[in-house]
Amino acid sequence: MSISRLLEEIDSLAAFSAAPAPAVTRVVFSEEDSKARTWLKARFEEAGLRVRHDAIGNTFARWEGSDPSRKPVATGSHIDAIPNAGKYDGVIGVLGALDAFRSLRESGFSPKAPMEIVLFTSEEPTLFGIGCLGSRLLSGSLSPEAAATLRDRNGKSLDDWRHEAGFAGDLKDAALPIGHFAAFVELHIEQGPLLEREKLAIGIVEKIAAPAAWRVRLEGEGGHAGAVLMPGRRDALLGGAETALAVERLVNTLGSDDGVGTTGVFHVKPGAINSVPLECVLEIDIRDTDHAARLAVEAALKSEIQNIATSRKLEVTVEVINSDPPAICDSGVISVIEAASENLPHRRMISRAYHDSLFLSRIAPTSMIFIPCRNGYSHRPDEYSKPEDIEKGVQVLARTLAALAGTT
Ligand code: HGY
Ligand code: MN
Ligand code: MN
Repeated sequence: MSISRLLEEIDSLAAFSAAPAPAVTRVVFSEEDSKARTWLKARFEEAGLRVRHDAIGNTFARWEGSDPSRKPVATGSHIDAIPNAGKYDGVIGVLGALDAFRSLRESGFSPKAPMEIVLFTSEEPTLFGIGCLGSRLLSGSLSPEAAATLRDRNGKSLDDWRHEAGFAGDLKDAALPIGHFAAFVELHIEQGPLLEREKLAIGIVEKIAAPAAWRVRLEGEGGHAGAVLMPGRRDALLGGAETALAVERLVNTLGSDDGVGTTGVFHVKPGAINSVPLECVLEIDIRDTDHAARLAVEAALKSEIQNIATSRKLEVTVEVINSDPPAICDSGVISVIEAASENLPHRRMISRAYHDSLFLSRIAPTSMIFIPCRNGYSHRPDEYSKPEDIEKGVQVLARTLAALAGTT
């Protein structure tokens, strides 16, 4: 494999961004995303892969095997990036897979089972508020009917966005049956500090934390900041502030040690210094590897929000965008990755971030290969993985895929 070619490709892909380097902003179906997809398709075809996409833009780059009766071994990840992100999240799993395919082919390997790189659409929740949109549809975890109701912040529909991006067809055709893939393995940066801290080269994921995403809207009365006296106020922002603090408190008291809660979006209307907030909208991200613990947090939060709204005389709507179980990775695939990592310091671990693997695990034996990232930073422009760590991750992926696909 040629790590310099891969590093150049990571930089080329990073240039398709709505933000200046070193930040990367590449929201799904944006102009940057479309240009990046076109560039990537050309790289796949250059490598001799047959490329197709489904109705939501999940893209499949296929290396035919000598035994077409065998189910494809799949790998891949995403290339959409949240605003002001880094250039490795997701990209390592797509370009690293391409490099693994190329190095296998250059070594004379010929697979028995077909092998596919999958680029999943909209792993990030940026546009529609829900993460892993493409892999949810592909795995049957989100119905086409529910997907068709998705709207962005301005009310534009998923269908309008995907049609404009060139992805037509019926969303119901995106679903693949259980057993369609022989296995799925995703290479990804850890997005945490553990591997670097323990000086390990490879993490092998045995469990992926379960995410829940809520949108809470609180509405009060608003009014002139000077004229509306304190006793009569119905201040929506203060209800939102109490809600955000309740998220922190409930996760700390009811969540497991892996439980996390974040109010990452907090919009206030009208948003003027001399106007009592009329409305606030919060988007809340709650995760835990312990599903029961996260459900307990959600149940407690629901009643707390109701109490806050009642005591402050606010109108409230709670929308549960998604509330998913954790993924248990496949012991067989984990063993194959461990064998492929035998010459490198490695360990089994959990993934605190969610990934498309969270949903692929519902239809295929799945696990993930993590590589270290500096200080565990991710979703920020200084996200960074060392070339030698990327190279080791790609080598382990190549060995894993070859073992799973079998040699002709
Ligand atoms: O939020 C996540 O865990 C992923 O990076 N989208
Ligand atoms: Mn991400
Ligand atoms: Mn990711």
